[in-house]
Amino acid sequence: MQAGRGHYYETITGEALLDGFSGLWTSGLGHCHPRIVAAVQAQVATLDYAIGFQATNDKAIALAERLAALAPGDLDRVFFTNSGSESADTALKIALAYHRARGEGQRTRFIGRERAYHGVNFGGLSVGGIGANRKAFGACLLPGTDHLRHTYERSEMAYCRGQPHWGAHLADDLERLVHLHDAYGIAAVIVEPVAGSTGILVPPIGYLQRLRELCDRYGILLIFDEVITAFGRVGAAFAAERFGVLPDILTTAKGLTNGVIPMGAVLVREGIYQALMQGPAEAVEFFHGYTYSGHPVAAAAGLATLSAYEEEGSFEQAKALEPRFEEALHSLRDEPHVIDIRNIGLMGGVELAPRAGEPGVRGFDVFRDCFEQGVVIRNGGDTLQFAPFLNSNNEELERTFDCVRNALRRLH
Ligand code: PXG
Ligand code: PLP
Repeated sequence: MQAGRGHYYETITGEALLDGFSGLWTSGLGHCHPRIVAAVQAQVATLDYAIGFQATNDKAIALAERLAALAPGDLDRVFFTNSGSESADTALKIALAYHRARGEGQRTRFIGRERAYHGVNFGGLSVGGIGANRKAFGACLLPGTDHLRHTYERSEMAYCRGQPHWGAHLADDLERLVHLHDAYGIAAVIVEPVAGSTGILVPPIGYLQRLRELCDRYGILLIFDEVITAFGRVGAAFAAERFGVLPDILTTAKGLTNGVIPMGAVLVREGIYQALMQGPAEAVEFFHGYTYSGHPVAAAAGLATLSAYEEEGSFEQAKALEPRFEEALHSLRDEPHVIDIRNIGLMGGVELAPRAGEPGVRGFDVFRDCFEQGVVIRNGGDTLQFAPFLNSNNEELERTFDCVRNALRRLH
């Protein structure tokens, strides 16, 4: 690509492409949003960088306040990072430090979930559950991690629209791990409220509530990785809000700045912050920080993005678009090779039967065919993934799914 505007890219050979994936889940407001562009241009000429150790800047403070006001419950304290991967590792380190500060330093174990993606750094990789991602690094992953089973069971939930009715009991897997490892050794459980990268695995009704109850019962922190699900993707500011479950720590990135400048944020509940911040003024209470934490230009992009979401009613737009997106997505049900369709909010997955002996090839072929037709979708193996803009229109949805339909019909 060499340019982007609104819902379209321009390729390096000058053709227009409809973006059917909002960047990489990043750009719900569309590309080169004028308000964000202007904010970044002004900021870079005003304060390009400011030391973030023992000091901060006006934009980082304002953005932290805006995020705290937007977040549910007492998720009121914010730690800035530069990506979702850094947010995941930061969240895990906060969990360890929190337990140690409270005299429970033996809580060092992390529980992730199969088919989870928490980025590429060692912490996130260790709690992640994608075999192929971990394979090369398996010998050096964090010790003391374990995984809940994933929540997908095709025989019970194929073609389900929204949350499956079956599967709340899968959260009881945590209790099994508690008995195996001893609850007093577990620091935190981390899950994506909706697993994104591995093909839109929607939480069964009651599943997240059950995880919350079990974490409370055993003194385990619950971390929601909302790198994809935050900022309108599920028709609310956060998936925590949509599902009515309050985590102890919530990680974000991507939509925080509409993808314009790399930035992530980790939100923590007030009690965690207070437990850690007990030192004298000159002491460092939490030994963690990035050179670019709270970068003023990124924070300015974040502020402009949150203002745009609010003024344009983006989360409501997304919620209103969800039924039409669901309809368009499920219209592929009877097309060749389709074996399941899953969706919630503006996240959609269409799973194809793999071609014998060639897993992933069919998915990639559809991606390429759509690209040639002028529409960008994404394939994760043989699962096609869709992430329209929060303000996409009917014609764009129709065009996207028409391209997919064409591709499926000529595919072998
Ligand atoms: N957590 C989650 C839940 C993510 O989806 C990350 C952490 C890592 O964020 P960074 O900014 O370090 O990449 C992600 C990233 C896909 C796809 O195809 C998804 C992501 C990245 C690349 C591809 O769905 N999500
Ligand atoms: N490596 C070296 C030698 C450094 O001095 C630093 C930060 O000062 C880092 C890595 C970490 O870089 P960042 O803070 O941008 O993540």
